[in-house]
Amino acid sequence: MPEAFSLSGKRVWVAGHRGMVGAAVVRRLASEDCEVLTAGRAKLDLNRQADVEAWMAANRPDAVVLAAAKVGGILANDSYPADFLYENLMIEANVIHAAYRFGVEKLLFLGSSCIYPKFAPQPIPEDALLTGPLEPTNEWYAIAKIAGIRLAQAYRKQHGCDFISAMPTNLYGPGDNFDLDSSHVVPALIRKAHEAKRSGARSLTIWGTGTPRREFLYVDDCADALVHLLTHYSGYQHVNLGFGDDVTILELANMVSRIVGFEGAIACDATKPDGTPRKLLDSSSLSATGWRPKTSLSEGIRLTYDSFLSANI
Ligand code: GFB
Repeated sequence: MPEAFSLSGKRVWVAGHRGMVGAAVVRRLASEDCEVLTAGRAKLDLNRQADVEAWMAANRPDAVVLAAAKVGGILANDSYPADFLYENLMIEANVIHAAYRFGVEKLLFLGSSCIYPKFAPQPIPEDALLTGPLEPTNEWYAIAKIAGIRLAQAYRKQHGCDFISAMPTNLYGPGDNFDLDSSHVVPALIRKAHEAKRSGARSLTIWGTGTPRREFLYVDDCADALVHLLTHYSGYQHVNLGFGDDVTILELANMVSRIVGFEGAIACDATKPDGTPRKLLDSSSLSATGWRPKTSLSEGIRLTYDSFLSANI
């Protein structure tokens, strides 16, 4: 696939560089001939339009990777709907509009696989968007992310902006959030298995029934795909970014226990939500460009556990 946008000599703002995805994109861009711009929360509040526009006017990025978002697992999404809807709407509206105002050549907006209907066909194609009701536990975040996709498309349609969107599946990896209330399932199970092993507990408890299926993409593979899309894709349609197959949560719990070295039982807390029964993405548009993920789930869990251990010793 020919290069649609060259990074050579360009100033690339990674918005959300301290988050798991943003940090992985910064790592991936280190091998490119470009200047990476970052702005921490203390320096720039993305919820404030005037601050975003002042920063853009002063720093004039040529490209923007919009990885900044308020993210969380199923319980956090279900517990704080106003935060997830408001903050994600503000961040994307402020950054996308400022990118248009200050002539950014290329912007990549990051969404999530939860934008699709709860009972979408599996694997989920990009055109399943808005064809059915969303999963209630994360509809707030999903609506914000759908608005972001549409905003990027609107600026392309009305102003000819080369703004694209990528919809990653569930991500995990170094720099993940391991807080048991707000995290996603992979870091949560890594921490639970680690603490159960250390305490000699006879079992660890997973949320829900363990029967939902999830697809998981290692964050450094995601970052590589994002840079690939930034440089090779310029289109109206958002692009699914998946791994290619999925596992049940119970299979995941057993895999994490084996890798962490926890040998106890797995118990299920049916008072917690299962969420969407399955959300395996159809990533054939991306694989048609020649991109493939490199990191298997077991290898990615091992790498994530190693990063957890080095951060918690
Ligand atoms: O990763 P997770 O929180 O988010 O949950 P979703 C995935 C599945 O793992 C759900 C189960 O069925 C959970 O019930 N699970 C089992 C656990 N044990 C645990 C645990 O200890 N912690 C967590 N967190 N889950 C998210 C959306 O949905 O997907 C986000 O809420 C985002 O907004 C993300 O879109 C990609 O996959 O259900």
